[in-house]
This record gives sequence, structure tokens and C-alpha cells, in this order.
Amino acid sequence: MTENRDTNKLTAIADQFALKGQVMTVQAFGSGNINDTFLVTLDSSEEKHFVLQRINTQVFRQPELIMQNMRTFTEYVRARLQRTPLNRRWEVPRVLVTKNARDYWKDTDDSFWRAISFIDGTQSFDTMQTMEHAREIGYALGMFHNLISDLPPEKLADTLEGFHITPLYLQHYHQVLAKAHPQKSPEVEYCLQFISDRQLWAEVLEKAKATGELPLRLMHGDPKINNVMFDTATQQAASVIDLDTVKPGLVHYDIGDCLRSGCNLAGEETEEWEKVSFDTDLCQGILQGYLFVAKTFLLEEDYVYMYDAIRLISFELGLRFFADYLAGNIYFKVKYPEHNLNRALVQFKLTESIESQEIAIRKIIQDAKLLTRK
Ligand code: GN1
Ligand code: MG
Repeated sequence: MTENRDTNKLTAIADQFALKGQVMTVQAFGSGNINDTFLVTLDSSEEKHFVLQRINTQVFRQPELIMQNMRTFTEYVRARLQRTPLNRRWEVPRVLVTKNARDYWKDTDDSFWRAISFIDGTQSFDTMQTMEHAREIGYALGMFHNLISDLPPEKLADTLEGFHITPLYLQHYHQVLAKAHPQKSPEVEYCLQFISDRQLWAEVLEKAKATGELPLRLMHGDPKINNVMFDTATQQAASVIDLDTVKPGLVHYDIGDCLRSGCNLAGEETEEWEKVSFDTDLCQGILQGYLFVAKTFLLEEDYVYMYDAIRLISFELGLRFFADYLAGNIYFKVKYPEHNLNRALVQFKLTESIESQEIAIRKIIQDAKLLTRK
């Protein structure tokens, strides 16, 4: 009964955005940790699918700003691609409008719904499949950055204040910790110590931003491996999706996020966290792919902070997961009570592996820089 009611409700919401046909099905889609995502299938031959999402307004307090950013970003990039087309497939997701020409739909319970075009004939992966994919993921992030490198950061609103500002996550963690009474286990002790040992260094990117060493730019915010869409036929990257956090920031957050997710072959959801490691071959592939495109806008200082970025964003995500575990799992969706603790352990193990390979990683960055030099 309830399920039927939910299906009917979802179909009715999807129908608001279905300008080109009848809604056939609405199915849960993807593995997002924040928003609820559905794939809508239409009976139309023109556009068979679109992606319907309920924005988590506890996280994104001003969802209208996200839609505004998305419009500015997609229109800018589309115009740029029209002026100077690429010699390969590259697509930008489109914001779909409702029957009354709005770019979102508010439900009677105040839920915020929006729809995005589905990039046809593409697929995504939760873990890296081949070395070629690594280069393609790097290329995709480089192209994403390159296409917006001339759009002034202030053109987009800050849709999620504090996002990737590690010192603020640390502050939040200490507040949560002061009130939390976690069950002491070797895993919890490990996390507490792990964070405590890295507190001073955690300001590294924010300091470089504050002194102007690293410039404020536009970023994606969440370029993890499964946000890159691959053309199913050519297996080349064709799009970067999930544009909710495209906003002013540092490209280093993106570089770190892309590498921490792409070079962890066990995936961020593995329960075998002891076995997690950072694969330097994949790191080389991603960085070469990235720099091949990004070299045109990167500055000398940008290279200096790349190693720290990789280490920091892995650490930061672990910190965010652990703080959420302590807070009672209020930010990230969980499937079981220790889910966020497990996720934190995965990221901390990954950070440890990055730290133990620092010399090799710094050399990879240097070599990739020389290889792709202008
Ligand atoms: C969240 O919801 P999703 O899966 O797209 C999070 C990212 C994390 C990611 C880890 C707004 O992204 O920062 O890296 O989980 N997004 C937000 O999987 O906090
Ligand atoms: Mg996301």
C-alpha cells in the first residue's frame, strides 16, 4: 500500500518535468550520500530518460542557489563549446524545467525536486577499471576545469558554506566530540589519534588560499570517480555530472578528491578497510590525463600543493565521516550504525598509504608536470 502510494507520488512529481512524453517508471538510481536520486523513463523516442532528484535541504539550505549556479555554469560552458568545439564527445547536463517553466518543483511537504538530463549511452564506475580509465578521469577533470577557467569565481554563489574548509571541519569535530560518548573501541581510538596527529597540518590549503599563493577559482567540489560518465562504446569520458557543489573554491580540493577516490581500488565503501591502499600507477595515469588539459591555466604554485591536496582531502573526508559517526549519522546517509565509522577508517587507511608513498607521489607530480609542459 505505502509502496504504491510512494510510486504514485514519485510519478506525479516526475510528471511535472515530463514535457516530452508519459512517465513510464521512476527507479532509485546511483549511490549518492546526500540527495535522493531517481531515473525516470519516458515513453518518448526523443528523450527516454531523465534524472529526478530530491535535494537534501538540511545540507543545501538554499537549493534555489544551486539551480541558479547550474544555469550560469551550463549556459556558459555550452556557449564556450559552441564557439570552440572539442574534437571529441563532451556533454554538459541540462537543467530541465517544469510544465510551469520553473527549474524546480516544491512538493506539498516542501521537498525540493529538480530534474537533469541523462547523458545517453554512458555509464559510470565506483572503482577504476583500467589504466586508460585513469587517464580519462584525469582528462575529464582537466576539461571540466579548463572550460570554466575564464568564468570569474564570483559569478557563482556559495551554495555550501565551509565545504572543503578543513579547519572548519576540525572545529565542528571538536564540538561534536565534546558532547559525544562513543563506545571506545580500537577503531575509535585509532581515529581519535589519527586526527589529533594531523591537526596543525590540516590548515595547509586554507593558509595558501589566505596568503594568495593559491588563487580562488571555480571547482566541481565532488569529482569522485562515479561522477565521471564514460561513453559505453568508446569508453572515453564524456561528461562530469553532479553539479551541486560547482562554486568558488580551490581546484586542489578537486584534484585531491579525484585522486583519493580514483586511486583506491577497494572503493570507499569497502568493509575491508585494513586492506585499503593508494595506487600510485593510477595516480600517475590520472595526473597525466589531468595535466594534459589543465597545464594551460595552472600556475607554478599549484604544483607545489598537489601532494598536500591528495593527502588532505582523503584525511578531510575521513574526518567528516568520523565526526558524523560521533554526531549520530545526521549528514551522510547510512545503511548501518557503524557505516560512517567504517567509511572514516577507509579514508584514514588511504591517507596513511598516501603518507607512506610521499616521495613517490611527489615524483609522479613532478614527472607529469615535465611531461605535459606547455
Ligand atoms: C557526498 O552525495 P554524494 O555522494 O554526491 C559529499 C562529498 C563526499 C562524498 C563521498 C555535498 O557526495 O563531499 O566526497 O559524499 N557531498 C556533500 O562519497 O557533502
Ligand atoms: Mg555529490
